[in-house]
Amino acid sequence: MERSLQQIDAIRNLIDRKLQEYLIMREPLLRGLEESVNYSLFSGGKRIRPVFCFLVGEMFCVPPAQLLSVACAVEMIHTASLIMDDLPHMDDERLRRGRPANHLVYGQDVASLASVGLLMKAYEVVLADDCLPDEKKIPVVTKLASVVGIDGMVGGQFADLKYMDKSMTYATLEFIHIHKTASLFVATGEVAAIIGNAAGEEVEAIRTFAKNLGFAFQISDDILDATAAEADIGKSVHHDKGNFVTLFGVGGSRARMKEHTQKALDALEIFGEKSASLVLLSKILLARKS
Ligand code: GRG
Repeated sequence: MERSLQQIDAIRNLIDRKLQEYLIMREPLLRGLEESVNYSLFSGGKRIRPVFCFLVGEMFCVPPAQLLSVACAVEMIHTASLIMDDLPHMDDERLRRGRPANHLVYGQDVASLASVGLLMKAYEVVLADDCLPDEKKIPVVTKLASVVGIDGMVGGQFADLKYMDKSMTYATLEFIHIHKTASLFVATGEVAAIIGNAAGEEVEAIRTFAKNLGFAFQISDDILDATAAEADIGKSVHHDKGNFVTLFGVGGSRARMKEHTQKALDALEIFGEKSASLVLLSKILLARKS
């Protein structure tokens, strides 16, 4: 356990260093854009998705150098989505990780460019990565494109903006969270498994794990929104919106969270001992307080 926690910290440090390297903007005219990107990229994000990418890769004995660009790309996509999500014409958030949202510091124009810039950088770093075998690049980039697009986060965000009110059905809520949140977990696990030449049923097991973990993670987010103070979770709470707690109450949501966590853990059974780090990651994720 101690070793795994240290391993997770080491992955986070590696990712931070590489992200810094990828996002250096040498052109003095871009100083303001660089500040806006860095403001969101280095503001205490938990780096769950890149850590997950590395842990899956490790199960399939992928050399860490082959995972680095992909893990950073996933974090860039995640950060781009947070900046966009917070904009006034989207979720109109004031707070993110306990600090003013990017657009409140740098303006909506710069925040929009920071989001799109990060998104495009994600694909650029993967395609330009000499450590990643060329034959892996098409499946990886295709997956990372579809997870952001209409069949993924954009679709989930659309449904969130248009239908996420207190009269929403469970099917709608499920659609939103599978697309907005769980899909990036699934794509992250899947690309790491693809790089590791995982067999079909192994990729499927990782997908099932990631989907259920992502879902449980979102339920824990809704429980935190309903039970914690804004200052503790570092973001504003929208009381007008529907969520797991408005549909099932805190107790019912906790039961569902447990159910999805169990499904996630069950999916790992085919890996035996090799999946110990993923089991630990699930525990860390679901015990979080912010
Ligand atoms: C531009 C990529 C892109 C997408 C456009 C805006 C949008 C469509 C989608 C929004 C997706 C979104 C913000 C989902 C929320 C997911 C979620 C639970 C975020 C919190 O994740 P944590 O806790 O965040 O891992 P930290 O702060 O640790 O990084």
